[in-house]
Amino acid sequence: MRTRIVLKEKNLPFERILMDLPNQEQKEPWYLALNPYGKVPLLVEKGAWVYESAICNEYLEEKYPTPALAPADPGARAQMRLWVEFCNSQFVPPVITLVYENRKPPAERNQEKIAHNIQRLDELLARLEEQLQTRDYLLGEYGLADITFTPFLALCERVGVDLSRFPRVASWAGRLKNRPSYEEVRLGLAA
Ligand SMILES: N[C@@H](CCC(=O)N[C@@H](CS)C(=O)NCC(=O)O)C(=O)O
Repeated sequence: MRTRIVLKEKNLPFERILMDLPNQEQKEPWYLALNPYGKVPLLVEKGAWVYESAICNEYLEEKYPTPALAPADPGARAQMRLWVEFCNSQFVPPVITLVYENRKPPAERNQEKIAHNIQRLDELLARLEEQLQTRDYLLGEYGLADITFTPFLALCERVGVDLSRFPRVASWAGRLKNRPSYEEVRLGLAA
């Protein structure tokens, strides 16, 4: 979703090829030769193939810089990468844990694990709330850092994390969800 959002924001045509994840097509040798992590997305373009959504998104930003989704200033660009890293290393793991727990029948859910991960997310959401006190987007302007969080903010709400306790985060999540690029990607309309 993150890379499709970037493609849509930049109005780039692309062909979407769905992998059969439940049947582990992403672990087949031909695919592992392209992405040794055996995960999606994989972005293939004449002259380049790239995996890991953060790297795909930076590749697209460098190759197709207009409209800009990253600040020009190297210091601000470093901040952007720090937020992307924060999302991937800190924010994503508890969200994914909650998604897996929520998929289990209620009687089999590990309530201690759920409480622990909700508590962890509260700490991370407080940090985002602070950053958004004086900005509408993480770095002021909408860009790759915000896009990295977008699908996971939507998932937070689906797994019972009440974002309204963090009003700046809640309104940021609303702005992100309201972008046409996200709506098209969510509905699967984006190629
Ligand atoms: N850090 C990677 C994570 C990619 C990832 O976890 N992709 C999931 C789908 S959203 C996947 O391919 N899962 C299948 C698997 O792990 O076998 C990225 O941002 O590209």
